[in-house]
Amino acid sequence: MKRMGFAAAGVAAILAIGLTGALAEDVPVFEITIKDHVFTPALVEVPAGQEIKLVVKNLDPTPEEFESYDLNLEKIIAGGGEGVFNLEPLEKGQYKFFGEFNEDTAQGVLKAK
Ligand SMILES: [Cu+2]
Repeated sequence: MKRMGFAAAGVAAILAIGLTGALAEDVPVFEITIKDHVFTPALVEVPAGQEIKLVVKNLDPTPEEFESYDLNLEKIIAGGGEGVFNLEPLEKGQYKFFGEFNEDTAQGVLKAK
């Protein structure tokens, strides 16, 4: 949660110094859906070394907690809701994530390359 707050503050600061919205729009967006407590795609390939935005849509009627120790992310996403994560540039590698409420099935990997 702290990390997300920091990222949001960073975006606000960028806007405040007068850069156009085009900069924010250039951040690539990657969408992950949760359905039947399974992530699709379960392997998300993203570019390393640049900011990205992750949008996690929960298509289940029940809440899920999207969590990643590797990425230091944690957020409860209501049933039918979505969570948005602004990620700082990642080093190349694999970053596991999971749904804490359904860990048996809700497993995925973000691969930065
Ligand atoms: Cu958690």
